[in-house]
Amino acid sequence: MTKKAFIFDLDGVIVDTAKYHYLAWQKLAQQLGIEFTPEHNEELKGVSRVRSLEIILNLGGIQASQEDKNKWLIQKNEDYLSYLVNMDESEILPGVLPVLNYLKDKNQLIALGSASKNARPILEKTGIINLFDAIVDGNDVSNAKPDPEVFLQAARKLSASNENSFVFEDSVAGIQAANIANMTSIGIGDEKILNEAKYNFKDFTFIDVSFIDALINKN
Ligand code: B16
Ligand code: MG
Repeated sequence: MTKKAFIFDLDGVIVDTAKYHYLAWQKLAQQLGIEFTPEHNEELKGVSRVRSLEIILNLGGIQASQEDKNKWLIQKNEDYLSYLVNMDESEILPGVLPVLNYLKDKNQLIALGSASKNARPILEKTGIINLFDAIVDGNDVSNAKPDPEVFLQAARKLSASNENSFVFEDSVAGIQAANIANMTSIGIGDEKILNEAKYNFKDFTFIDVSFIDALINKN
């Protein structure tokens, strides 16, 4: 049986860093006098840092110089990184490790497909970097989700076809990217928000072995 490719998004899927991104963007938005709600934040999930700033500035109708934008991007990232200083394996979301370990036991292929430029240090801090056969992150791609580039690169690195690739995602942009790539999209989070996903689970504790086995055995 051909090995399948299981591609995991990072923020909001493997670790709960989405909340730290939100806090850091909210702080910047407040500083700029822009109202930024959890609903607005959904649009930022899976989206690159640069694009996220553009979305926030658009919300506030703010035109800014490149110099100011660069300054705010650095500030946001430093603020975000300050939340990660003490990060360890306890930040891995419930149910994720059992699924990763099961896939390893079954000799399947595992990749990371994240928009984050901070992905590698996060995988190192949480002690799971060695479980990944391939890593594609924000440093490797030029087109942000919903462009499928990140997942296409991951599948290519694993020598897997798109049809044999399964993507776990918590963002609307990421689900769209997986669908555009002709991969199977699996939404992790609110199914009303992720309604374009082929399958939905509130979190990994709702994914049972029979679901994973069905993907592994898919023709
Ligand atoms: P960074 P993912 C994405 O990661 C986040 O969802 C998104 O909110 C963030 O802006 C983006 O990474 C860039 O992250 O600032 O660390 O480079 O969900 O694709 O793993
Ligand atoms: Mg995400």
